[in-house]
Amino acid sequence: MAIARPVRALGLAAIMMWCFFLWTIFRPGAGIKGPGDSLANLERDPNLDPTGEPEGHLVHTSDAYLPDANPSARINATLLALVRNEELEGMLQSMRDLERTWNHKFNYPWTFFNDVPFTEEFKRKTQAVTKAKCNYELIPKEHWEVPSWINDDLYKESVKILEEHDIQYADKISYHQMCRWNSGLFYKHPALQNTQYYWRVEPKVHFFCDVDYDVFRYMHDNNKTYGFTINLYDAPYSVPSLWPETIKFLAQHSEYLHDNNARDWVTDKLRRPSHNDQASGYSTCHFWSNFEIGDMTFWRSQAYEDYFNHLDRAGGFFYERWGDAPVHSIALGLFEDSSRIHWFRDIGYQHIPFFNCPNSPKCHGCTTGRFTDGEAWLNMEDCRPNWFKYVGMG
Ligand SMILES: Nc1nc2c(ncn2[C@@H]2O[C@H](COP(=O)(O)OP(=O)(O)O)[C@@H](O)[C@H]2O)c(=O)[nH]1
Ligand SMILES: [Mg+2]
Repeated sequence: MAIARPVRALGLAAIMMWCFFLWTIFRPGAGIKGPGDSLANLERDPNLDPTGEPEGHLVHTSDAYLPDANPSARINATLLALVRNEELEGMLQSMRDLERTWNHKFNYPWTFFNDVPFTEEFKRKTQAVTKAKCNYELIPKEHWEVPSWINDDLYKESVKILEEHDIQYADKISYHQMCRWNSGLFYKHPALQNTQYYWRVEPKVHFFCDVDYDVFRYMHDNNKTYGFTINLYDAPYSVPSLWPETIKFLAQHSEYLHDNNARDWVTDKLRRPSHNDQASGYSTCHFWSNFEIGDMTFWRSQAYEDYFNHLDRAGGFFYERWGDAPVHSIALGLFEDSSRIHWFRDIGYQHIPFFNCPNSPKCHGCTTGRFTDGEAWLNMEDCRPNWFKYVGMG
């Protein structure tokens, strides 16, 4: 018996609606509502999810943040940059970005460090792009010089091996000095004696998103030690003995291991086994430290002091090219409560060639780093999937 055409059309529409209903329930990524929910698929970039301000106690701007407010709502914190006079233009560009997106609302001071005195031009032009106070500090010689126990011949021989492995800046001694200073000395500068929190800024970086809360207060009020934006794999041959030295240190100081550590992230072998092999057991995952928002109490702790001294004596800042990023990251991953490490997913940031690009109407011009939905992350260097897997998105 033939079915009337209108009845057939109705039946077809009902079937299509039923299929659509099933698809909305079972499609990949269904139920994802916001930060954290994308853990269902670690290979899906959570920056695709709409991003707002973090959960927790937030303090927004007010008159108490005006440059000369007294008393002021600012806490003991500074924006911090190690920079050369020749990098003035790049520094101004980074400052303009951060002032526009954040600091003009909060007016935290800037502190600039250099191994030679800053020029008058550097001081005048940097102070001109902010209403906040700028401080210009010379690094003491004993913090910058190559330590007495580093053998020059051995250093030169080691550079050859590093160069065979294409390790960038291997022969640039100042790069090694910079990594050592950023690892274990910056927070010992007398100018920071009374400062607890810092936000590290490099020349030529970009900030894309309006951030409307006091990030230092966020760190303080939510009990955070360290904040990052980008999390990457490192060049394994820049750190071949960093993990073996760390193991030696741990054998003497197991008491420093935190119960809620991120050791699995530090030692993961599943996602990139070759890196783990070449770095002798270290995943090479690290927080990219050209962006750091941190509480210096951690660096000033006995655990970190002992760890840094152990590494410094081992010589790898010169005989290899240990960066401050892997050194800071391993220490945080082992000695700190991992719930005190925060991914600032809402701070749009770029240091060439990598981005942190949140999906937010508060961000402008930050699209290059974002990948299309469903696509595996193009960026093989990205280590966030491991961080999310072992620690989460807090
Ligand atoms: N004053 C000073 N700053 C340095 C020196 N070497 C590096 N820096 C700073 O240290 C940071 C990292 O150096 P950079 O060349 O950007 O290294 P990259 O980001 O690893 O390519 C930047 O803020 C530089 O301005 C140095 O010899 N003297
Ligand atoms: Mg740089």
